[in-house]
Amino acid sequence: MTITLYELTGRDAARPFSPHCWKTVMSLAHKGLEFERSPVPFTGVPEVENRFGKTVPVLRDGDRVISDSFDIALYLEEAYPDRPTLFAGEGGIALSRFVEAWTMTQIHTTIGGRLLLDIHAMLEPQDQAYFRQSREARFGKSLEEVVEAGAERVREFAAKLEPLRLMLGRQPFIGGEGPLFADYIVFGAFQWARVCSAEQLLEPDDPVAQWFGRCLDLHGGTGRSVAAAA
Ligand SMILES: N[C@@H](CCC(=O)N[C@@H](CS)C(=O)NCC(=O)O)C(=O)O
Repeated sequence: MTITLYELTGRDAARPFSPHCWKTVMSLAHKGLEFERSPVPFTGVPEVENRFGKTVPVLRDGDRVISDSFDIALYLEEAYPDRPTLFAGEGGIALSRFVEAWTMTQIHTTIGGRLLLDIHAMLEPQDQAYFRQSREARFGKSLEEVVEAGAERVREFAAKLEPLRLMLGRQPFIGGEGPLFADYIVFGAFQWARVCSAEQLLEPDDPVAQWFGRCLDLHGGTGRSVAAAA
């Protein structure tokens, strides 16, 4: 049975950048599942699977269609229990919700705004128009103003990661000795930045940068299959 992942892309379908879609790519790779990637531009998202939802990732597995990266991970865990676990049990699911909330509020808010113009530059003209209009309405400012204001936040970014850094002093992954979905939640955010922008967020010897490097190497270098922005 074919598994299809509907994934956000810009002009270059070979450079997927969505943080949430990357969580699903890593979840599928973790489970060792073959899948086809179906590229979707911003303006195509509402049409996916007969208007299934408002966002991607969307996954079709046989008759099942699921959206939301966390729900997809839960589905994969239930549907493929004999493959490597993404959560290591109920406690892992609950703790991953914390990691998702922490990542959205502490990482996405810091780097997301900074990436807006880089993302805009990666899109086709009709998607650029949608992206500018929707994001400027969301932020109440021009893309240029949001990016400019993000410079200070990026300078303070490394300090925000101290809880992650302290934890990585004890264990190589958020999941412990090996990665779990929680790692892919945080990975998605850093991969978003890596694919969209050449701006250096962390010093190379930062334990968080080293953890990210280990994540890029996972599953045959799935994350490295897309080169960093130059
Ligand atoms: N909670 C969702 C968020 C998904 C999401 O925000 N996806 C973005 C792409 S990164 C999207 O589809 N945006 C459509 C739009 O902005 O119109 C998940 O984890 O999958």
